[in-house]
Amino acid sequence: MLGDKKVVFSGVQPSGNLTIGNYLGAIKNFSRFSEEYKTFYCVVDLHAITVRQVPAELRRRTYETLALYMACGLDEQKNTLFVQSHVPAHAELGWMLDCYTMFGELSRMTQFKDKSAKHSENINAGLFTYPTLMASDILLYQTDLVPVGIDQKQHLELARDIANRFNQVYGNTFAIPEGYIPQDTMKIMSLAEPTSKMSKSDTNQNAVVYILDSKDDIIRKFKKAVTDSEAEVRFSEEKPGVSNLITIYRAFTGKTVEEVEREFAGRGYGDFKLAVGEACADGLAAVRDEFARLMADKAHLEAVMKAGADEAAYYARKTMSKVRRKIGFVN
Ligand code: AQP
Repeated sequence: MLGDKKVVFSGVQPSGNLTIGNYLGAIKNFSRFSEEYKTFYCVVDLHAITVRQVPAELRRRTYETLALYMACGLDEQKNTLFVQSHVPAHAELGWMLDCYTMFGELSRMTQFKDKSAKHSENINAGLFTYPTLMASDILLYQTDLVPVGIDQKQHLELARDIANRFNQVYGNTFAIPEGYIPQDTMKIMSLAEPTSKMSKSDTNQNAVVYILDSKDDIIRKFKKAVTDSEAEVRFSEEKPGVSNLITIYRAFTGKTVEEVEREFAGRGYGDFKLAVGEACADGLAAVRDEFARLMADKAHLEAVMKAGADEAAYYARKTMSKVRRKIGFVN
């Protein structure tokens, strides 16, 4: 809690062009909290450097991610929008929490295992301690609720464990955060390999639909999406490709599974894929237009970042002074 409001925190890494997985699993849900909660939405650039980034691209994507937050409906007057590296308390608390996190706990994180396999030439210590920095992001603002996709559930549970451990040693210091994981869209799958998560760092461009893809590209990618040999639009675990397309179609049209199955009964996959592509492209058109408008005014984006960082730093300072005192650092 901050004052009389519960707190929401979430972040997205500027580590690539954002996908409809990032959009449906996370960003699209952010604005629903703006009125009732105190909301902090962060571009987590410190997390992004756990994987090697091209400096100019990292800088550009940091602006773009902020602009996408705003284009997806986050009003800077109602939400604290900022860049993680602009508030040094994230890294500072991250180090302290490293000392309250066990090596064994970090070793069990599936994202660490996946990313070390994917980036075997650069298994750095930051990749290993990533979840502690994420715990710091969340705990710094006394967060109650964290809207994320299901892939972040394990990290979130670790953040809760770290907070509980610290609170047990020093008395109540951190709020214990809960996840907000949207049931229908918690994991959007790759279009080329529908048993794997759609990921912004996937090198197969046809596997991933980016929020900023053109309508033609979106339709082309859905046309190529992997399905199965049955030609039946039905939601089932045995049909991961078709089920993933149904999930995406539902997210953009608001229809139920039964409605979608009825709509495409007796029709081939060609019709279905085209309809999914069109619904997705049309659903994102307003975001794309607003994004282009926002990116044309860099000075405004910089003003938003600066105001957001000032406000975030104000609340972060409060938590940090409590933490320092409890640990025993001289003030
Ligand atoms: N496919 C997905 N379905 C649902 N939610 C997803 N998220 C990511 N992919 C999907 C959610 O988006 C938020 C931001 O993710 P992130 O930037 O922290 O990185 P990530 O989870 O590692 O996402 P990517 O796209 O897979 O990035 P890379 O390729 O850089 O590792 C999170 O809430 C996440 O759950």
